[in-house]
Amino acid sequence: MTEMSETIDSSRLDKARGLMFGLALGDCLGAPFEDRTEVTHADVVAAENATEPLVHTDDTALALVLARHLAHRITEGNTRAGEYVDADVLAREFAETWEAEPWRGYGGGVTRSFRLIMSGTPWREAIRAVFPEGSFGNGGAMRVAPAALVGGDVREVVELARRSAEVTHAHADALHGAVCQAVAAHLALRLSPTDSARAREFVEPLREVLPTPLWREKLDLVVELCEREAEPGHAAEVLGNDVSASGSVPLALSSFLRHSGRPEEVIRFAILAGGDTDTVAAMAGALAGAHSGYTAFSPHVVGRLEAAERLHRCAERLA
Ligand code: F2R
Ligand code: MG
Ligand code: MG
Repeated sequence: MTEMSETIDSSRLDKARGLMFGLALGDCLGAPFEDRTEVTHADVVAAENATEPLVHTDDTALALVLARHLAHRITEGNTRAGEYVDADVLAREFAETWEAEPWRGYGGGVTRSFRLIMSGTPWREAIRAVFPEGSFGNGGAMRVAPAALVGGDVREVVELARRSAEVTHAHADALHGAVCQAVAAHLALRLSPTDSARAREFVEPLREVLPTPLWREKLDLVVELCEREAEPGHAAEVLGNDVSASGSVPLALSSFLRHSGRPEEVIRFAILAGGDTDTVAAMAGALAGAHSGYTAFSPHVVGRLEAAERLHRCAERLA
């Protein structure tokens, strides 16, 4: 615990830490199962109980970059949410982080964009050179949760989500995915840890910020699956579990709403649903941690995260 953490409201800090650690925990526990055809409950429990350090992937690496960027911009004296993201600088910071550790399991398209950015191509050109219609991958959504710690209201969170995602993801569905995940994290931060999230009420503000038939239909399905207490495999069949934003963000939301108040169950559900397990579990874990707080996670598991020190520092700065 640092001097700074002693001056911050303890429940706010616990939720900020919960958001950052939940994201990293979902990423690390889910990573070994990415694209495996079958994952059992015993596999996930064995991963939780192991003793090796938990190594993260691109999801946590880029979320840490965004968290550090936001903290730095605020410390520099920027006071409006619109100024918290400097797109040119953020694009460069993401690309530098990829270049330093390209082995962390980055998407194929974003890898090509980062290579172009590092060779001097402006980010707007680089991302359109790879996918002219923009990437619809879930990369903007997987890293966006820290934006919820600094956006004061839904409008600000939406703006931050879009500005942080668009430097790599220009497709409308990737931006909708980032908005959905960031606003869900904002709502989870505001929900008392002693109340469980009610699916139907929780998604209402999300419907307001996702005005397309595809996303509204996905939100309806999320509510229906939660109310029917669907199993992870069925939720994945209905909502999708792939690397696209529209095929993964709703499943993460569904994992959270199905088990809100029990963060480790939320992450297990996301992993048992299969497919893009690190990313769905990272997004679900961020929501669960934002709701329940850091202290709701097992000290054994969070203590194994390789980035634990950096996660604590970022949470303290953003809280
Ligand atoms: N990429 C992975 N996992 C597989 C490789 C890891 C493996 N362990 C290894 O390296 O050995 N995981 C990570 O990628 C996802 C986030 O991806 P992001 O940042 O959105 O990247 P990208 O490249 O923009 O999109 C991902 C893929 O989606 C398809 N795609 C996207 N837009 C498309 C378009 N307009 N047209 C056609 N295809 C499009 C492409 O296949 C992209 O490669 C997370 O799962 C993260 O964990
Ligand atoms: Mg990953
Ligand atoms: Mg992934």
